Amino acid sequence: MLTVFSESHRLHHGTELKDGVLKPSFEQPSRADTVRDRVRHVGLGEIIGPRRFDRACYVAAHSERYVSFLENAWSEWTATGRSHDALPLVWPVRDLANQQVPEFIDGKLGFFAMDAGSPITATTWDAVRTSADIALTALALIDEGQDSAFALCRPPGHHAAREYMGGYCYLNNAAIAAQHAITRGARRVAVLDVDFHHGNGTQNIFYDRGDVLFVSLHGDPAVSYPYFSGHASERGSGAGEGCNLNLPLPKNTSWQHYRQALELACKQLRAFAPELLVVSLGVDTFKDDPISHFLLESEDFLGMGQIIATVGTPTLFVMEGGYMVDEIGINAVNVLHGHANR
Ligand code: Q9C
Ligand code: ZN
Repeated sequence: MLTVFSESHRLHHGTELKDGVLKPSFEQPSRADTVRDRVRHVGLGEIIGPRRFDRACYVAAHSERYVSFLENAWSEWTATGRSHDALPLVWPVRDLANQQVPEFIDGKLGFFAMDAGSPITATTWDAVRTSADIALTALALIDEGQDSAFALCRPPGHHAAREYMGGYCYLNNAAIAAQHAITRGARRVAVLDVDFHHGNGTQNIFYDRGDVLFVSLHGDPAVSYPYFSGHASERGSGAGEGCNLNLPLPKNTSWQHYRQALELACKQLRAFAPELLVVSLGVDTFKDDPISHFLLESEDFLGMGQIIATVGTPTLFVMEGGYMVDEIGINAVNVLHGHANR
């Protein structure tokens, strides 16, 4: 399996407010480097750099004004004399949800964000657009005849919705690739999200679409981030009714129960008969992940790859979360190995 990777991910490293203290984000550069090292160590296949894609590819999954916000946020922030990470501190909740975009950057940050988990620095945009280009390049490899490919994206993408960032995500790499496949003529594309956290951004982008099936296994939103989406009752709307499947799982879910939910997910994916499967591959379901609470062991990720292979379509793996850096490479590459050795 080919891997697409770029050193440009290092251009992004930000801060995070954790338990009331500002610290380096859990979403740190060593994550992607550790996965790249593991891909090399086991000889998964060649590692290649991304091609450049047009901005229109991002705007096909996001709004024009949101992409412009991401491109310009840093210069607008520094123009007002600030030099540390740009972070939102006010949000348009319920009764304050006026749809008018504020002019001042502090207002824009809240308007285009779901939380304070996606800091913007001077070089964040370069890393963000390259991450999306990595997913689009891996998709191109599948178009060109590969039966699977690994987009080693960083920063991750699945919390980024059509018009907001959050949860370490800016552009939704998996959704941009899925949409590009549709734009290029695919009739049905499925996205399977195995990150510990609900892929609220991907759900948001495709919620009313009948041509994209979104299936997500994640921590129950009653007790897990992002708290406000991921319930089983969210099934899609309009033409997309029935094309959104959430499988929330309780705290301390182990492989024995996780695999049953994954088998059910794959059964639904096969019934949809997609031309392409995009996997949002987060490995924060690992037992030692510092911000999650499932109990998967490293060898379980091999089984995960084998079960995903039963969908039987060309498969694009897109890296999402996973914060136990010591094991992130082993766990992510185990999924790819399990898939390849089906
Ligand atoms: N105690 C991804 O895995 N912080 N994002 C949650 C919970 C945000 C995770 C804090 C977690 C975002 C791509
Ligand atoms: Zn996650």
